[in-house]
Amino acid sequence: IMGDWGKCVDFGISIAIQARTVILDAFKTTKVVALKSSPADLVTETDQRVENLLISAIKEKYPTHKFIGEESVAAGVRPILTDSPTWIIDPIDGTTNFVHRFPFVAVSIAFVVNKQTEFGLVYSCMEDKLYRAQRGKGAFCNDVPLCTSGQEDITKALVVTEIGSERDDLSLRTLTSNIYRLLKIPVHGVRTMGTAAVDMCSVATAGADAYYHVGMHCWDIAASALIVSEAGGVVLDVTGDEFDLMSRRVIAASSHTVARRIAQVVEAFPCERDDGL
Ligand code: LIP
Repeated sequence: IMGDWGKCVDFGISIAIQARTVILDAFKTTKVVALKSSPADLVTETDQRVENLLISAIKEKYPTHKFIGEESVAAGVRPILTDSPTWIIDPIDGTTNFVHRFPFVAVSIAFVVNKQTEFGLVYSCMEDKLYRAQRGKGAFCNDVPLCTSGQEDITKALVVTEIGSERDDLSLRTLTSNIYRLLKIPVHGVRTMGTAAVDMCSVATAGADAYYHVGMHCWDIAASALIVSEAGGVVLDVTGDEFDLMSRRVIAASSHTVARRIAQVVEAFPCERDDGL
């Protein structure tokens, strides 16, 4: 029996709206920036403030629910996904954009039960686009139903990816040679918006035909993976195997054909799983 998490969805939307207000207020100010895993992995006080706001609001409403939040993990909390209802939160996806005022930043909230995502919300703040999907109930952007392009031909595909914050040689070589091989197929183009969550939603809207990424974390894509599949897309591991939320590798595409073609050319550099397993 499918749990009815409709009330949680409504609550999630209400706190995503509050989070956006905080992000909009801070967007134009000068930020104090700290570093995390690399000189290009940034965090600001607003990331932490928004995550605290979201988690404390959810805790008050649903005291038994669990959390995996980007900044809590950065502060040392271990991200283990159990069967308990769990909120997976990225308070600001696109922190580098936020710091530079490049206008793509999103709040990403996913709700997972028995390791299955029940709903996902991505609020692209500057565009004022609220993407949402509930398992089995379709995907929407500001209440308009979403459908992927259905594109089957990789040579006609617009592909989105992320450059990420890795700056070591192996990661950079793999990352650039992946882009090289895709362009050589040739695809129509490669784009990057600076937020994995919004990138993936662009596949759901048919604005792009595919997205792939190695190195992002579960909080970047948990919500948007459901949004893509509910919009009729395909979500896989970059190996071509089944998607694994904690593996830090993803392909989201308009069709199996395009997803598998991308899996053939994209190589993964090693990165530790989010759950450390
Ligand atoms: C970032 C992503 C960005 C990606 C980075 C990082 P943050 O998340 O959304 O698209 O390239 O690997 O994960 O730190 O801004 O939430």
